[in-house]
Amino acid sequence: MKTFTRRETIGLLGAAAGAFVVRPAYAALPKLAKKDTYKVGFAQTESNNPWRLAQTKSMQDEATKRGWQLVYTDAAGSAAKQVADVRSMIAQKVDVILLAPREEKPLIPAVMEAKKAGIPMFLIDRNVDQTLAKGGEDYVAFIGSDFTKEGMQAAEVLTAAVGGKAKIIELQGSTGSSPANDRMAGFAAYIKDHPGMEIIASQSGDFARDKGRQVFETLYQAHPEATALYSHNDEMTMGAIAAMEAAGKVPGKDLIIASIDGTKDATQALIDGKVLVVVECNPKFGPAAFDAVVKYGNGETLEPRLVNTDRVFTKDNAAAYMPEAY
Ligand code: GYE
Repeated sequence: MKTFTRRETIGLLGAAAGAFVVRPAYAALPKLAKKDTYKVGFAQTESNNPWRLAQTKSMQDEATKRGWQLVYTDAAGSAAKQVADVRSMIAQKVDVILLAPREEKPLIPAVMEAKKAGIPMFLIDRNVDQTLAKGGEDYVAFIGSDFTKEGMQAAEVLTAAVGGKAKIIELQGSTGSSPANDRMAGFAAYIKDHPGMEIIASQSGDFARDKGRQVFETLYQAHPEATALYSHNDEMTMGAIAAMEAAGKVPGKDLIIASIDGTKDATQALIDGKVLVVVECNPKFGPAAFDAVVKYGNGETLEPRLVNTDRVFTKDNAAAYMPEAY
């Protein structure tokens, strides 16, 4: 029989206790009564790209499937409107709120007001500033991707393909949003150890196709020596590809492209050799979000971060993925 050292024994007891002890802040979160169907508020950020539309559809499909009522709002790209949208959901006394916070800081009041009103909230796909509000304390949990890892994976594939040498233009997502912050940080952390990988210009294209096109055009005119593009989402990538082609350049040859999401257009661009890599960010949140609500209503203790697993798409697996693309 194995005998345990004192340190091991303390560790084992701690782990066993940890499995059963519910943290006090978690216990103080608004409760959700166990019901057969719920009235769920879903506060979307905007509807200007295929990722958003796929996410909304996934939520609506899941609500229909379960016979739940979905109260849907679209903030149309305005964090201020999104705060107002959450307030109206609180006034309508929804059972639970699913919020995709457009930016990290401006949505903090919405999180705190839901908590104060006794309505449990889940953050889906984007996060808020973790120094101002926390999962398992101010909201129940965050459900979404590991954006830092996405940025690192994009950097890893790009670095290998260009032999560790590139002059990179970066198109950032919406300023102040968690995916933009973390995708920037993850990419930077990876290339830090590869001195030949140099970001020569970096600016926000607001996660939008036409903005991405305009910003890329301006940056590329100022930096014609660029050899690569790192774009925080596929819509901006498609905009940048249009700008490259308008300038007589060949995407995939003159500029090597790394992108994130997994839209149909970007998947086709992988197949066509225009894009090197698309790191997946899955928008189909309905099943995971609604399952989490059910578990919370059943009194289960949820982890503060429920992280989706994302795949990496290249020319090799793009065609196989295409039927799932949106
Ligand atoms: O990559 C982008 C969308 O928040 C993870 O937002 C999401 C990002 C996604 O507009 O296309």
